[in-house]
Amino acid sequence: MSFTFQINSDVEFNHNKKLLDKAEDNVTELYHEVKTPQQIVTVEKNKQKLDGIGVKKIADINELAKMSLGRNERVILDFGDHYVGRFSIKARSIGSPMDAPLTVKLKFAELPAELEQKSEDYDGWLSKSWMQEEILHLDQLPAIIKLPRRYSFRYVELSVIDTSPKWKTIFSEPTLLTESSANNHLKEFKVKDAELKEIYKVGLKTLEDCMQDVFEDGPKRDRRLWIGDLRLQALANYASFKNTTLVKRCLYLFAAMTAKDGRIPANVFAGHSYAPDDTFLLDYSLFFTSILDDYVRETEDYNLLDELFPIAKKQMDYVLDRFVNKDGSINLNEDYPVFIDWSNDFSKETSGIAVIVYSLKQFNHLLKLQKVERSDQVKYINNIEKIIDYIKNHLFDKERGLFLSGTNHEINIASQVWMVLAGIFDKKTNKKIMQKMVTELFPIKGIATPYMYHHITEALFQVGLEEEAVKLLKSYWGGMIRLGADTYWEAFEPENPSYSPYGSSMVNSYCHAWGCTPVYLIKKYL
Ligand code: RAM
Repeated sequence: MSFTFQINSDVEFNHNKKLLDKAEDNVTELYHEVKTPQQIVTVEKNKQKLDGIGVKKIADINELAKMSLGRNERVILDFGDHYVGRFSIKARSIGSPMDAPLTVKLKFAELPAELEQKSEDYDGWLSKSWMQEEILHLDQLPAIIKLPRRYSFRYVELSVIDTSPKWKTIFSEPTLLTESSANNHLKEFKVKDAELKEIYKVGLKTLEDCMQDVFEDGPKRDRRLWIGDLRLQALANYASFKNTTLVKRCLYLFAAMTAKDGRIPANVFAGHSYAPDDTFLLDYSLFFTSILDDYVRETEDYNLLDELFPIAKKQMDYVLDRFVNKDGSINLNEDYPVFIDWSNDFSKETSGIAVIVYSLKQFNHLLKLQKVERSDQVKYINNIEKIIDYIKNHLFDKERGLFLSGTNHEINIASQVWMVLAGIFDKKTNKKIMQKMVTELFPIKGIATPYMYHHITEALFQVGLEEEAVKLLKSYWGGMIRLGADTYWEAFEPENPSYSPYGSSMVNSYCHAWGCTPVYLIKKYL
């Protein structure tokens, strides 16, 4: 079961005006700060960093205004940390009068590795337009170059394509106006361990830079609201910035734009107009319920629950009525795939079934809060009982003490983790399962995202295997830091660090929301 591009242009969607207006009412303020670059750098080979590329300082930033640049000369500005915002810089000419335009290319990079990539070589399956670069022609200097797009970066490369033999250009006053809806995170941090402190800090920065007008998945790409990312961002946000209004806005957006048959799309666009994407992932759709339940637990906002419960119910009914058989078995299918992780190297059936139980449990919690008649709860309680019975009797290998997945009875990490998170067995048995997983299936291989690594780490913490969980925090998220991360990445497969789900890492996002969860994990479990 895998997730590829979906084109479902025949699906009809609701555009519930009342709920969209509520989303508008909950727009949160964007905060800005002015930042200037710290130094001028050049790229250099560095085996320790991603793709073997690092940077080294070549000049103080105040040298910039003294550098005259002509054809094929370039300069790289280093802002010292990752930021999201709008960039501007002054350019003037020096020498004879300007007898030709200035042509300059600006390239924005989250990591040094991107500075060495050439967009003309891109052959991935996602749009090339995500690459953060612009070519400008300036007919008259002096001028202020002010780019209309918002960028996500630490480095800016200015490459002069040409001036003329008679004159050169000088750049000065590079400025970045940051943008984020994150403000005032909780300052207290109890954990003493310096490595964990750093891992937390980078997580917080990741979250901050992804908090925009909605919780974006990545400010470089896709710059939109995905449910899978939102669920984890919301949890990390409760542990830090506590911007519950932003979560509420995002819940309204999904609720307002469901398919007519009740399915909640995997992501929505929220630029100058609101639109649902015609992509559906079963686990993501169900996580709407999960996010709503987490939100209500955090805020006790029962009004929002009253408003959005029918949306969650319609989605849950869609899944229960179509996929669950009388004996509690569940037939997943490719038309409504589960995501779980970008890797397609393992069977996702059992983990997908576990997500159904996981969200059904949260749904039942909301049902109780709704004080729904007992007779209306029966359907959901019965479903949970029969699904769990089926799982225990058919998907759990009692001798091996591990869950099986798919027709080949594959034993993989994702199944164990999601079944533990779904609470199929009691804590003691869950702990045994996790211990077996660590002994038999570690070191982890073939898992490509911080998203799945998050769930592994959380499952370990939940059963009390703190030492193993911390080890993973340090090796996985710490591993990204050692490779040069200022913010966590969308995809990271430690045994293959340059992995991309898109056929080219040029469009990978290196500040990606679902990487931010050390903020939540460290706050909750340590
Ligand atoms: C990526 C997105 C997002 C994720 C989906 C499934 O394309 O960036 O983070 O939720 O995959």
